[in-house]
Amino acid sequence: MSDPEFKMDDGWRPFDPNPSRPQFVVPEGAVDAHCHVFGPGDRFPYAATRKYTPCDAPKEKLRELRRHLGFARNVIVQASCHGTDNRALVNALKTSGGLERGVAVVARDISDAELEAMHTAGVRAVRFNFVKRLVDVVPKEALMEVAERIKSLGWHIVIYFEPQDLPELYDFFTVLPTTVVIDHMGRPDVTEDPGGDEFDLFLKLLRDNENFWSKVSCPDRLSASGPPDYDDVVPFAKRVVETIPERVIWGTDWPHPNLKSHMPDDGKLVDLIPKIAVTAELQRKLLVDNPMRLYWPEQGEIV
Ligand code: 0GY
Repeated sequence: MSDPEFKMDDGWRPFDPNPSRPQFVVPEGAVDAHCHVFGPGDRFPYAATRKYTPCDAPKEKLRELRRHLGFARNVIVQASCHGTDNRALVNALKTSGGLERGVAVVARDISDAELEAMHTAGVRAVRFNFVKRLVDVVPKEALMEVAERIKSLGWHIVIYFEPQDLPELYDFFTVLPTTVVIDHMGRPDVTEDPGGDEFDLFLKLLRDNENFWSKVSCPDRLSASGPPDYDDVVPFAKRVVETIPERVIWGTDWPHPNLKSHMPDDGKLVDLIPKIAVTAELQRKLLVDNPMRLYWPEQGEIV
């Protein structure tokens, strides 16, 4: 029996139980590099500090989706509803046969032994979330302390922010001491010009700092024109792919937390990939070479 405390918020949509099979065939070894596992809440309780209660989205369902879409591996990102309790994430990684890697959220007082145990399980990064509707502010000194500690494990940092906050955060970001991966292209306002000032600042961050990567993900979250084509997001994503082809990765964002307007068909999200990465070479970098280099470097060059 589920704990009623962990009942999905009213007005929330669960993930699509029957996504279409994509027409675009992803290259062999493709990585879905941004997705989540949620709960189940009765086994892995959601955090008391959470700003939303999602639908349960357990690892078994994620793996079904991976097979259905034709992907080989997943990178699971700790979402705010689980706070700094990474047990659901770590449980997934440990039972994945090496096919899942993780991005954790940790507090500054985490012990070295806990970090090492997470590394053994498959965690390779921490996430710093600056989206105010999702998390309470964490002081920058605390984040920098975590950054220095995870650096020695060879981990990187994933950052999530909204574009209006980039000018204020820019200088802090550029002194982070590791590779930095930006979630969802810094969430551009896609009703603006992709050649405009706001997106230019984001592209400058990527161009001027070779340690910065971007996920070209979440058309469903960013689009004003809506499904299934999400046409307004395509020029933004294409521009990022063509600006830094060696430093982009892609993910479904399953099970799409906090989407109020609609629930995307994950198969259709995959069908957008050839519109944003328009050659087989770009697709291979985006889906295989780049995420493998970042999350499974020990596998070496994939031929
Ligand atoms: C995402 C996006 C969101 C949620 C979270 O940590 C989270 O709760 O990341 C969002 O609401 O924009 O990346 O899944």
